[in-house]
Amino acid sequence: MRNAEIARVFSEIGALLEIKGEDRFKVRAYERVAETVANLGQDVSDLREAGELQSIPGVGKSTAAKIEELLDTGKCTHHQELLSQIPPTVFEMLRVPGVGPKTVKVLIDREGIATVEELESAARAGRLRDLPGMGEKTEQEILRGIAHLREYSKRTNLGVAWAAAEGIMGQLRGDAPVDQMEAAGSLRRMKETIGDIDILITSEQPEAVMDRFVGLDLVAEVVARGPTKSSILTDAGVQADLRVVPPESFGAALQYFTGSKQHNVKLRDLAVRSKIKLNEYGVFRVKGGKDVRMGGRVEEEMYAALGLPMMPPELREDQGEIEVAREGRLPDLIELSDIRGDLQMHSNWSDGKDDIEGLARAAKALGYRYIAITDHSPSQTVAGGLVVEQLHRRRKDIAAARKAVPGIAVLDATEVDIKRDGRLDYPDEVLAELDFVVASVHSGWKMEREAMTARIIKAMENPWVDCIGHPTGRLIGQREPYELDMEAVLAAAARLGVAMEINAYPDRLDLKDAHARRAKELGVKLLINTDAHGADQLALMRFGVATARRGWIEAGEVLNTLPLSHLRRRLRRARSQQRRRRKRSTS
Ligand code: DGT
Ligand code: CA
Ligand code: CA
Ligand code: ZN
Repeated sequence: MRNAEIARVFSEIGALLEIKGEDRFKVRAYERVAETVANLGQDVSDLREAGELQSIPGVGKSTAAKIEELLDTGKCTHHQELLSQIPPTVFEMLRVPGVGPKTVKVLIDREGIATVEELESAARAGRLRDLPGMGEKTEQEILRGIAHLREYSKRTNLGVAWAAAEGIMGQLRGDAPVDQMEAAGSLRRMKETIGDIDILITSEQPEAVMDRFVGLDLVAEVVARGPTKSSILTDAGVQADLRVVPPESFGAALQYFTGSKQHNVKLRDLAVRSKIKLNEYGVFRVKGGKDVRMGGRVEEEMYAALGLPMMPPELREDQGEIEVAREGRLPDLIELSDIRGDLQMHSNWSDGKDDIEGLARAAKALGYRYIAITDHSPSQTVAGGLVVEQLHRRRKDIAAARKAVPGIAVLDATEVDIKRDGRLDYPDEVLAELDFVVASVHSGWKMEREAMTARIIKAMENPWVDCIGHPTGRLIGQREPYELDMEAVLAAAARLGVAMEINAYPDRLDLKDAHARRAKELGVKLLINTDAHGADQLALMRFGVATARRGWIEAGEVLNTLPLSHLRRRLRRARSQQRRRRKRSTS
């Protein structure tokens, strides 16, 4: 059992106790343990091995016993008992973004609301606005939250679906008689959430492949088993379809099943006008009432038949890509290999798992030339934010890592909190000493749109801020973005020369594709960073690059494709421009 799962159980215990109306301090104690465990730099199971569970802040004898029970059995009796006392529909209400245990308790006690459906109709009817701590705004928030929950509960985050697909395809490649194999659908287009995984193969022994597929370890349920198509549900809760197609149709099927549907519809309209037929079996010229095959073995042939270049899957959303391709003006999209460094990661000085040297080594192994160590600032107490004195002491570790891992630059950096008033969590003179500063919002999400916009722009006006981290704060499927006038923020970024981050962490992908594309139009420079909390997470870069590609981004628009010397020059120039601007406006 991993820390995140243990933390979830404790946070559920806290929520259940609160709904039951238990003592506030007891509730808070469980919540605190959940937070601490979620942000712990070490695996709880390692601490247990070492007999040090009670060294975790807030963990006493009885909590330690619960953790041991969880590690041994995967369950906790106390948790299960509480669950059995609360109807599951009530628990379901907690999953609505913006609805916490306190609200649920009020809903039950005052209105007898015990299901998401009842909650929805009560909000629609305006019956919540007079309840304690609520208002018309809360009703709107709840309705938005319910819509969000419905949308996302059917879909899986890209990172999870990607791992499941890798698992399936890796095993099939290893020990099933597959020839060609490719994931199609929204996964190939790298959409931020995935409805189901679509895998295509060619094989001379399709039956044997199907047997292997439905018998994989990660299969939780076989949805359908057929000679050329089977579907399974994985233990991560995502459905995967496997289709066997003939080799002469592999390219055609790949094109068809990659979608998107809208892209395919537009492509077929184009084909019809040239008397060409396009389907999942191939591309054909219609001649004297007969279909003459033009291709279908490889995907390029499908596009070439229409006089089009091969189109990157990430662009296939009918967002103008076909029109642009016809004019020969497709963007030259950024690739993973263009990335030369990663400018957001957390070491074990704050809430990361690995030390600075470990991060440097892993980054070097990826071929990077530079990294920035961006531990949190003091306000982030649960994430181990560094006070100024710790930030200074961290330098000896940075120096040691530079020495131990030659060939890669380790930038002395921070992810500084943007406070509610737009001021930063370190004084200017501390920021000025650093090589790189990313500023982010980590608290006070529930501000009005104008105030939040002003807050972020104020932070950008600080000459030492080089980049805004995860600019909308969303957690896909868990937390809505905060209210923000993105257009105003992007305009400010262009004016002030501050980079906007595409956070590659698959739960964030923030900026998202559409925002990245708008940033490009406004001339804003981007950074694609992983926000890794461990060396293994540096590999998440691919999801950030994919998001950039979906936003039509080219390498030249992303600062961490630059060689180190150019990057440094660029950061320096932006800082001094801003200092001059500030001087002008104060004089
Ligand atoms: P998802 O699974 O909801 O994340 O999205 P997709 O895009 O993977 O959609 P899915 O799995 O329903 O189908 C895979 C692809 O197959 C889709 O992107 C395009 C193609 N496709 C499916 N149904 C149709 C259809 O009715 N017409 C056309 N033109 N293409 C279709
Ligand atoms: Ca799909
Ligand atoms: Ca499908
Ligand atoms: Zn952050």
